[in-house]
Amino acid sequence: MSLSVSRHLAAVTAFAVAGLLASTAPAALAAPTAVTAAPVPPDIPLANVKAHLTQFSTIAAANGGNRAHGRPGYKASIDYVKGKLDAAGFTTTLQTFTTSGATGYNLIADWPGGDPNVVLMSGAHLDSVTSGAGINDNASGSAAVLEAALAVSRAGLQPTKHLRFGWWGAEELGLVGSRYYVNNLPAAERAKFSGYLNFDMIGSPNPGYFVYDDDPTIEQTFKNYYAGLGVPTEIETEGDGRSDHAPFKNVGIPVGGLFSGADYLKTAAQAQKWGGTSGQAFDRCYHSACDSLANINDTALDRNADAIAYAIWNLGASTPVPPGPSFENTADVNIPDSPGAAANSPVTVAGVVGNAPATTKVDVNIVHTYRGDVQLDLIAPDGTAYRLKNSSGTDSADNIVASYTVNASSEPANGIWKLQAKDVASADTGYINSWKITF
Ligand code: DTR
Ligand code: CA
Ligand code: ZN
Ligand code: ZN
Repeated sequence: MSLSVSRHLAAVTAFAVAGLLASTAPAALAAPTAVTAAPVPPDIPLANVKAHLTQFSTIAAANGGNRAHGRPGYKASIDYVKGKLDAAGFTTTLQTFTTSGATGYNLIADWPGGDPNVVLMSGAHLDSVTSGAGINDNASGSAAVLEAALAVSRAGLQPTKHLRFGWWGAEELGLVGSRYYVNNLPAAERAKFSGYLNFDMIGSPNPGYFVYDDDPTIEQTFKNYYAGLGVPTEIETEGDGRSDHAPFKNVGIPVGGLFSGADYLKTAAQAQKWGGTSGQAFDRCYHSACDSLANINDTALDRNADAIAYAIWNLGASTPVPPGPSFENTADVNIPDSPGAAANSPVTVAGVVGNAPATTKVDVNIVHTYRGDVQLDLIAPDGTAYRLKNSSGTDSADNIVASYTVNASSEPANGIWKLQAKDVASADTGYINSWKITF
């Protein structure tokens, strides 16, 4: 009987004894406690989001064809959003700044209630470039964040955290508005932020589904939402520093967000999983006059708007973010003593959409009489090796019971993954007792 089984039995025995002891003691009849379920996020009506887009389009048409910083169309956009939020019970603040010789505006809206010392903020830049109405870039994000805020009001949501929303000015001039906001946040205020969620271009006509790979919890929240839809996502790689999450990230605030693509071309593989047209930009009208109401993919806008609500309801309610799916092999696999071959313990992963996350977790249980002998690698289905543990001539303790996290976001999740254990020093021996991979 291997050591781990006897230890395992001991653990089970201890638990059983405890259970018996508990059941013999007379248990007081405790009053049933109310269990507050996590509030269920609402569906965000696409029609409502598109009605805001229509308003922004009308505003641009009535103001020289754009909603750019320093132009009347931008201030008219701010006034529209502010009016909706004031009517819905938000506490709004208009923050002004000057750049490129013109007054810029940030609109900040606080939903009354929640822990004032724990702030979850969602935001989008409201300005367009001068060449057009900026409906995808970024009326799409602005409208979806606005409608999510209005949904909070409609629900009378009372989240654990304090919810804040922001619409940024002069993003197209270099993240000027969001930078101004963060730079003017006292350190004590910055410390209250549990996260900032950014939404810039979320309705691209040839859409991709990209999730920012910054804060793991925020990233997992969005991935869980899309996994529920069965829609694969990819890590957003274009944008580090290219939108309004950057100033927040630069001061250490956890950030995340969604993106449907700009001027990069959709690959054949992406078209295979998402539909649309390969070899064509995600948004052919990026920063162009044709970024109009016709430049929106309704499915992407709808899904992303719902994802925003999902994130606000879950992250705002401090709902524990469930880990992704996991797969385990509990068969004992002998590790040949040095200089023998490496031992491999496989798991077959199936039914997981998309790639493994940047925070792929590997739990390992190895029985060995000198763990320093053992070198561990995670082998992806395509053979890529991710080093988990190096050998060590000084680590003479028994057994390896540990968790490792690797960034396997370039690997499709489905396929055969292996834990590879190699004994690199003779005389001590052992075996893989079990291991588990969690996405
Ligand atoms: N800079 C944004 C568009 C943009 C380009 N790449 C990314 C990545 C992530 C978010 C946004 C963007 C703009 O033109 O507004
Ligand atoms: Ca919806
Ligand atoms: Zn832009
Ligand atoms: Zn943008």
